[in-house]
Amino acid sequence: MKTRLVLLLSVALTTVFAQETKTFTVSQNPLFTHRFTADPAALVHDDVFYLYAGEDSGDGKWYNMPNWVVFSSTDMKNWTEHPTPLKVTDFTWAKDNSAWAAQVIERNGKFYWYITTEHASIHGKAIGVAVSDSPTGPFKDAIGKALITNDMTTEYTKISWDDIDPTVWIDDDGQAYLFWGNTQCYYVKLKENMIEMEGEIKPVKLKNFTEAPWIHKRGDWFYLSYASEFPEKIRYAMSKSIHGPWEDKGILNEIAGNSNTNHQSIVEYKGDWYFVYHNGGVNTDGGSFHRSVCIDYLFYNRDKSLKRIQMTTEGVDKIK
Ligand code: FUB
Repeated sequence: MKTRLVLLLSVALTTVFAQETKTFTVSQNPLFTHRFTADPAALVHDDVFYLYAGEDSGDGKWYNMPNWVVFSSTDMKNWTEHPTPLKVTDFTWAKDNSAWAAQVIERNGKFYWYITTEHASIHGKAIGVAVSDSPTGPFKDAIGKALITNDMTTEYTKISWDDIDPTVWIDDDGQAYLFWGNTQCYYVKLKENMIEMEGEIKPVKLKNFTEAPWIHKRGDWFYLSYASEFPEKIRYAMSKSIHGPWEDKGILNEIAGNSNTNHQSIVEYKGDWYFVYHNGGVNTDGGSFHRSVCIDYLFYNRDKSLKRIQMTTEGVDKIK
């Protein structure tokens, strides 16, 4: 009872936006227990591991999330929490508390943060983009309007929440791509300025796709991992081309503890591969709408396919 009160109080206090940089050591999964964090997106830049997430600080009944957060580490044990870098209210065209899944990427010294939120005047979810000169922000709306809105994709599905969960990839030839979706996965080329689409939105064919696409590449193989079915497992597909076809490779991660969603991100850092995801594992108020980020290792088979993730309580080791 005492622990529950302390946690409730600490979460209530920390839903006030973080104003200062704080550093702390974590030695378990979930990583952070002082605030709920969901939909992790990792970025490695200049030898630093940046972890972006949505703050899952609603009433525990829906995905009501007012802002995004950013943490950084150079050894995967000592983490710095930076002041709140981006809020839904930073997008004048956005409607409410939907700081949903997002990803940051660097290009030409600028950091672009592709985000999901609810559009105020075009029915449904939408994707926006914010920009900053620093990976920790502050970020500001890069175009003053949404990049993708629900009315652009009605050809494929009539639901209003299919334009969510952007993931961005810049290929070796410099061409950038944005993938996203719920129920139907989509992709489109981005212009070099990263804030305009180039060409048409195309569907991506994937087995049992729910949401949360994430692209990574190792050698000459592209990997497209994504949340599948509901409650969500993470599946993945492989291709030699970013344009597909994508060959289904099965389940990568099982249902995450105490959470309907699972939302992964995959990056290589200092020689190891990391699988970053969320569960509802913070005692005692964790759950599907009070989620928390976890990190475990990702390993490859000799044939380049992925080994199934082993979710752990201990998390990953400190990098020496
Ligand atoms: O956090 C809100 C939504 O839940 C995300 O956009 C989805 O990926 C799922 O995790």
